[in-house]
Amino acid sequence: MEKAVLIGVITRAQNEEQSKEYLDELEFLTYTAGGEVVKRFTQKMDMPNPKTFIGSGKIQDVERFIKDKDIGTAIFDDELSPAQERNISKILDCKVLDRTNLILDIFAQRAQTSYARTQVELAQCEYLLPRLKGMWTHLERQKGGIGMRGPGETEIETDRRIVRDRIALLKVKIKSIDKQMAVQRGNRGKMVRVALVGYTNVGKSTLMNVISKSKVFAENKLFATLDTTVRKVVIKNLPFLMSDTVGFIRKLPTQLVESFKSTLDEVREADLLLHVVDISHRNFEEHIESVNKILSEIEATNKPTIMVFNKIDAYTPELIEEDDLIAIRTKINYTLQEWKSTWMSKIGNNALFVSALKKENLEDFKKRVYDEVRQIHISRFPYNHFLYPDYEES
Ligand SMILES: Nc1nc2c(ncn2[C@@H]2O[C@H](COP(=O)(O)OP(=O)(O)OP(=O)(O)O)[C@@H](O)[C@H]2O)c(=O)[nH]1
Ligand SMILES: [Mg+2]
Repeated sequence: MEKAVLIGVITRAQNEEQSKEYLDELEFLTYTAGGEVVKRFTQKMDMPNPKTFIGSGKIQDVERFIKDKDIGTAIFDDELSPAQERNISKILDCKVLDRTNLILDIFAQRAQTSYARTQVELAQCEYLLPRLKGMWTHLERQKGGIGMRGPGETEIETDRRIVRDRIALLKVKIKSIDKQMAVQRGNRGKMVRVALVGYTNVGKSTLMNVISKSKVFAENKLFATLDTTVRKVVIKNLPFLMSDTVGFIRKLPTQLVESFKSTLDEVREADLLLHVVDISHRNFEEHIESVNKILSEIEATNKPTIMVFNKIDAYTPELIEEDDLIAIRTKINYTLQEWKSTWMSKIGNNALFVSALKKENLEDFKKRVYDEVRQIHISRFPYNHFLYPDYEES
């Protein structure tokens, strides 16, 4: 395990508690990427230092610790500018990564198919290109001229050309695979398509497996799934297609969203979204927001959506002692019942509470999905809905 330290800030935009939660997630990302977090550094500041992100005193603390403990990697929770990255690398004299690097790295490790690998590489190149430029802006600003025709300039030009050529090539490759995939999707005819979406690690693949009796890789790490799997599912008398795809995360690098656009076609073209939420996670409301944000980025909003609150078996509210008169009841003390009467009650029967692992309430889930799919089916084939009459299980 590669030893790493995490560095985050507490600002007006993110308070101490949020900062802690983000670092928890960053630690999980680090673990997923194959690293071990030895220590976290946080600093309160009005705004990040433009040169070194955190203050100069703090960065020296980090440097000392890294030297003492022989740490190879420093990971920042926020995206560093090229200049910051350069300055910090110089001071710390170790590998400096940010959240984007980490996510890209995990995606690179996880990419199984050549399609996924191509998409990840494209995202990496896109991430790299402006950074190559950043390294040499001091030369660029002077626009060549005497003394500027040194090897530096040609080197960067060569590097950039290589990266740009690579990007062009990758795009061509992706386009041709896209075509194949569009044909495949076309061949599936007019079957109703249901897509599982949600934050990473919420249990999408587990749910897919129990519903479709298939074997999609699921594990307690982030981004277990990168490619989209499509399965034919039959509930009662009604066949439809269900897809399981890559999970979302807060601050998903835009380059990744961009290059995964085609993987996400399955979501964009779906008739019904099942938005899976890990209700046992403290931050599940924020997760929902992140997912909705990405859905709007890929233009997949305004679709019929059922919210599936998963992992109810693992949900435990923080208890307040009965004789504790001071503690104020907050969301962390809500029982599941109380949650159901919050904003969740407004989405009515579009909120389902299940446990994919313990197979709780799966019958309700199937029934709800069946009703919805049937509705879509009937409106799509108004003349032959007799094919799918009401079905009573004896
Ligand atoms: N306690 C509990 N754990 C669950 C439940 N459903 C899934 N899990 C666990 O949550 C972890 C993540 O499950 P996955 O199905 O891989 O989640 P995913 O949403 O597909 O994740 P990514 O593909 O990484 O985005 C696994 O360790 C599952 O065993 C549940 O209902 N209850
Ligand atoms: Mg998965």
